[in-house]
Amino acid sequence: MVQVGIIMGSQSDLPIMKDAAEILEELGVEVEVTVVSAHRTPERMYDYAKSAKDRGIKVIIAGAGGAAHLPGMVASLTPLPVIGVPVKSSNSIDGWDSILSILQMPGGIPVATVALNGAKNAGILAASMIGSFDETVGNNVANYKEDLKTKVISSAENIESKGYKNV
Ligand code: RP5
Repeated sequence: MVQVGIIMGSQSDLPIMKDAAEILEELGVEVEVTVVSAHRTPERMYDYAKSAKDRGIKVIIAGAGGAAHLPGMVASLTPLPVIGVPVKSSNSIDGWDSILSILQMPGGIPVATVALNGAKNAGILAASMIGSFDETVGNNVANYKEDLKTKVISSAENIESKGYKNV
């Protein structure tokens, strides 16, 4: 059953947003991926946000660039947690426009905002949310973090044993 909805303002966001889908699938979470534009398809955005919970979605990840209203508008329409991914798009000045549009939400309508182009972290965060009530996914997230630790320790040992100039 699909548990995470990944939406983006344009197909041009997909090269960034696919990272969320890939890590979620790796962590054992089924996703759906589509384009929903706040500005170009506002009715579609409304229908998506309003129907997501009843369709069994638990978390929505929304990515957009420039004047990035999609995550905040979706959050205003659903009780589900919404994770926002600021995308450095072709119409973005330098990424800050998207970051601030998604981050600076008014009181009462939070969007959990990740770093610029941080779709992978959005996926991990969504999996952590699912993992708080789904033991299998929770264990997958714990194992993923344990793997990260092992990799860092092994790189530290590699540098220490060879000397930093020989790595
Ligand atoms: C935003 O405008 C989209 O999320 C995308 O990041 C950006 C540019 O869209 P395109 O002109 O490439 O379709 O709404």
